[in-house]
Amino acid sequence: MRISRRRFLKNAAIGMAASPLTSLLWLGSQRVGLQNVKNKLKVPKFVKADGYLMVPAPNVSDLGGGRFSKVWAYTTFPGPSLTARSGDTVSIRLVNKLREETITHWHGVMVDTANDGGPQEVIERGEHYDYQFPILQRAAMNWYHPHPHMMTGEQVNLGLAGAFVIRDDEEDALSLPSGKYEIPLLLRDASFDADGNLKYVPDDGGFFGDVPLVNGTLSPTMKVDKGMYRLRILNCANARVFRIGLSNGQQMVLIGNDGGLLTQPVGQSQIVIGPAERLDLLVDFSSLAAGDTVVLKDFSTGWELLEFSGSGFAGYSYSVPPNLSVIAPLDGPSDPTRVFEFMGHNLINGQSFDMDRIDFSVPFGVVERWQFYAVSAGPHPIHVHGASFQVVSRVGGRNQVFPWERGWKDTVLLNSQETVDVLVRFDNYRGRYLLHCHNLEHEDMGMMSNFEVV
Ligand SMILES: [Cu+2]
Repeated sequence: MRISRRRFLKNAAIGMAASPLTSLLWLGSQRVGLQNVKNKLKVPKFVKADGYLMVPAPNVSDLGGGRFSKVWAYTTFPGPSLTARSGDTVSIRLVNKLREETITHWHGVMVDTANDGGPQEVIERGEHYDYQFPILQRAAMNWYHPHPHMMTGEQVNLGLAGAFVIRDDEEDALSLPSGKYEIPLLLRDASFDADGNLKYVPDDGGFFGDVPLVNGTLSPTMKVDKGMYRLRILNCANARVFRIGLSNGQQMVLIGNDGGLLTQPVGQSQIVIGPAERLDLLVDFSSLAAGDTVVLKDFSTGWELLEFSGSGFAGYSYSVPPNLSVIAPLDGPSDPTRVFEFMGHNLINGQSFDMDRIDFSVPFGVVERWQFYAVSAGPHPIHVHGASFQVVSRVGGRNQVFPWERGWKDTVLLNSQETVDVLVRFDNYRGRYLLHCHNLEHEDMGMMSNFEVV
């Protein structure tokens, strides 16, 4: 361990010192009561992943209404939405301009060990890391974030995260809403110091912030035309589970999740999304009159996440097709191949993470049934590197597999007292990968395991 738990907590508690400029702007806007004003939603730009120069560094960001905060950013907060197509080869250079080590992980993107951005691959300030990998998988919204051991929670919380969108011909053929009608929405929570800078206050149970942020915007609002929108949602909060839905009870049409399109669309009025999970939603605003509003809410807290305000203009008219894709169910064993018990805030099967220890080996190309179980300290969003999986059962607790957990997943929410079985086949690469809890404080404290595909 290169950094002690004591130093991890101390660093985090210090947070970031305020600059006179940002403090002035922040306090000024609070004085004029801007905290009650809606701010125009920022939409991270789509940028081609191939050739992207990724430079995580301290920065400032306008969270809305001229309220500048100190953040850590991949250029912008959140980072740009990187795009690539199935079959592309992507080259990205990471240059570390933070004051500490980092590495970038491509969450949900199927890459080999050297490109996976695990904690073994960290680079120091001033160093660079060159990634190059082919895009092997179907269209999906993945994402990127730092993955250094014991500092992931801090780095993500201070602003380092962005979407990684893969496109393919199958998805193109559906003519889904695109351009200004396709909106990535990165949901998280945040806390601030007196000067309005992002403040990371870790806790064994996870970081829980005071307010929501959507695409790095406080109290966001977005003008919508009368038509269909594709909302591509990522929960990039450290630990918070959202239960999202529209304030008027209107159904959202769920068309995809972590690993891309579902087989069929399904209407949902509320959907639970844990840390690191993604949702692909179609929302029809064709009956929203000019000036009328509807709000995307978190029904767990009652938070208003994002206001949609009708423009009155004609938008993209779209009828959702009855079939979206074909997903062959994995054919696997009915008894668990392996059982993983997530214990307390930091243990998997009684062990905490050791960078140099490989905990188990998995045969390449074989379907295994992995069973995740938690007695307490949940929810634990369980994430597997190196392959997508299919959720086959949940016993205890909520006792069902939800529509948004069908298809291909790379992260599944495990509440206390739940047993979740997934089928998984590692058929991309042999090599070392990670299984871990994506509550980032749990992860940083060691709820993570190395395994090897052989
Ligand atoms: Cu956990």
